[in-house]
Amino acid sequence: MITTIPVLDDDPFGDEILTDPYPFHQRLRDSGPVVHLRRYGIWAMGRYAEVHAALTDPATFCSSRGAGLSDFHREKPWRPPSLLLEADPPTHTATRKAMSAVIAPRTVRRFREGFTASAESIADELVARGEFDAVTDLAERYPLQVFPDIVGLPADGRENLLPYGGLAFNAFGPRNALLEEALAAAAPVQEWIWKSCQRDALSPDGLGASIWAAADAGDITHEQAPMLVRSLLSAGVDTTVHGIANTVAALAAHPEQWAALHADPTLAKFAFDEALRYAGPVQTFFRTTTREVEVAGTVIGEGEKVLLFLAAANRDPRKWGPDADRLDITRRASGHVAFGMGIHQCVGQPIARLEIELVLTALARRIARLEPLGDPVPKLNNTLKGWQSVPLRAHAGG
Ligand code: OVV
Repeated sequence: MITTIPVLDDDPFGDEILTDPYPFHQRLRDSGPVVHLRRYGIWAMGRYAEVHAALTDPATFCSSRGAGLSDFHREKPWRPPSLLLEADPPTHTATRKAMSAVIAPRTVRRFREGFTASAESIADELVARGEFDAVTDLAERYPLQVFPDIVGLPADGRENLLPYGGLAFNAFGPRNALLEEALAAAAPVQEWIWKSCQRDALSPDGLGASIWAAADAGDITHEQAPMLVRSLLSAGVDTTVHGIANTVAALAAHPEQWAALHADPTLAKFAFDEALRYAGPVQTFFRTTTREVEVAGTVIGEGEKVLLFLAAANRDPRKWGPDADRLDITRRASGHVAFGMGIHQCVGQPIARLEIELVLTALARRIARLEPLGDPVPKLNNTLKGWQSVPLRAHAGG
């Protein structure tokens, strides 16, 4: 069978698509199961079935050549590759197992009390103020109040965490202005991060110390320990900041959905999954083919970069039905790929879920109506979709 391969000229890392990716996602999905993006000479998939299949076939769609545009076989990575995100089995297997053990559900349950206290005090303050910004007053505050403490990071220098996350996620894209700007300010940020990954910088009771203890136990090496701490710092802050901001922004833009959550705050968990499906922070990840592979009739050669549109898959009507573009917190959103899928699926997920569940519950109990006070201001990043500002007024209600 000879089929013509759809080719698109769009730049998915250009300001226009980063600002509003959803019309492009639809064109991508409707162009075909596999599309060639001429500008970067790469392949792209936006339909749920193919994105899911690629994520769950790491032997063919590997991560060790980078989860970004850069092919680590051809270019030097901007930092030593992650032992989790940018690794394949069998190397990946031991580090992943150790990290999963560090973030075990039993450990994460112990964070509930402290997270709740933080969430409730911020929620009380926002309701008392009335007007607030969902990004700067909430989404950037709460994770920074709870996460660095459970890792055991030093108090000084925590302001480096958000810039580092922004840099790490921009670095999956091309060397455009977004990445160049992030790299220009990176040196002191990277120094602080690496220093904070060392044993002597970490408090004895945090997740960072648990990673070092796993090295003492022989589960990982002592050279691997600071690299795994680095993964916590790379992937643990910006993601949850964007997750909270995107969830609150989506719910505020759909007053009937907020009303349903306020009426039954136990829906918070479902509301979060649906918000992740609808507006996930992590829009895309790359894989690299380890062999020639046929996908839905299209042959992709070995050593090709494939851009997986997680966010497009999460709104694919072929999977979610004709109202895939609608936010509906009563929908069964499980199965979305906002946390990825397969062996690389977000290992920090239990922490992220606990953070958002508690903050969303605290807000839902106190706020009957969230009134948008102006248009949200987009924040552009080569991988993360989010907002710089989401001005809101909280209307209290019992
Ligand atoms: C930016 C990012 C996402 C996910 C994982 C990692 C980094 C890592 O360093 O492991």
